[in-house]
Amino acid sequence: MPVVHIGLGSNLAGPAQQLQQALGELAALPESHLRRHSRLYRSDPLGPAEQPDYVNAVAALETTLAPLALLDALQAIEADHQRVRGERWGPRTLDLDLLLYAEQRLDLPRLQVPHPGLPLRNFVLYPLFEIDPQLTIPGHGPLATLLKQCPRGTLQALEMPTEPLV
Ligand code: ATP
Ligand code: 5RX
Ligand code: CA
Ligand code: CA
Repeated sequence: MPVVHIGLGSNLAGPAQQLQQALGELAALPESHLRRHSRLYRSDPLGPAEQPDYVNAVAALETTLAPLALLDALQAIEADHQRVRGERWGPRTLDLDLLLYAEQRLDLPRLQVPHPGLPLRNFVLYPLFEIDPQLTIPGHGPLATLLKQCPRGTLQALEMPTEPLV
C-alpha cells in the first residue's frame, strides 16, 4: 500500500487536543492504516505573526485512497473541527496538509504534492525526520539535507506525560 505523510497543525481551541483527536480520526479513515506519528511540536507562527503559537506534528499513513479522495477526507476532518476560513494563513483549529504521497509528484489546481512549503518549513522537516529519517523528497533530494539547511528556530517538542497525572 502507498505510504503518505500528513502534516497536522493547530493554533486555536486547544491545539494539542485538536491534534490528538485528529490523529484518532486519521486512524479511522477507510482503506487506511495509521503507521506512526511524530511527537507534537510547539513553534512561533511563520507567515502572519499576529496569531497564537502553533502545535504541529506529522503522521505516516498507509492508504489505498487516491490522492484527491484523501484530500477530500482530510478537508472533511478539518470541517469537523469547525475550521473557519478567514484571512490567508490565518489562525485555525486544524490544518491537515498532504505533504507526500508515496513517490508521486502532482500539480493539480487543488493539490500540489510534495506540498510546496515542505522543503523550507522547520515545523514540517523536523517532525518528518523524527518518523522517517531516510526519506527522499521527490524533486528536492534527501530529507536529511533539507533539514541541515533549515534552522530549528523556536520549534520545541512538547513534553507529553507517559502516565496519567494523578
Ligand atoms: P499552506 O498550504 O501554505 O500550508 P494553508 O495550509 O493555510 O497554507 P489552506 O487554506 O489550508 O492553506 O489550503 C488552501 C488550498 O490548498 C486547499 O483548499 C487545497 O485545495 C490546496 N492544496 C494544494 N496542495 C495541497 C496539499 N498538498 N495539501 C493540502 N491542501 C493542498
Ligand atoms: C506561510 C507557513 C508562510 C510558513 C505559512 C503554520 C510561511 C504556520 C503552521 C507554524 C502557517 C502557512 N506556522 N504558519 N505552523 N501555518 N509554526 O502550521 S500559514 Cl514562511
Ligand atoms: Ca498548512
Ligand atoms: Ca492546509
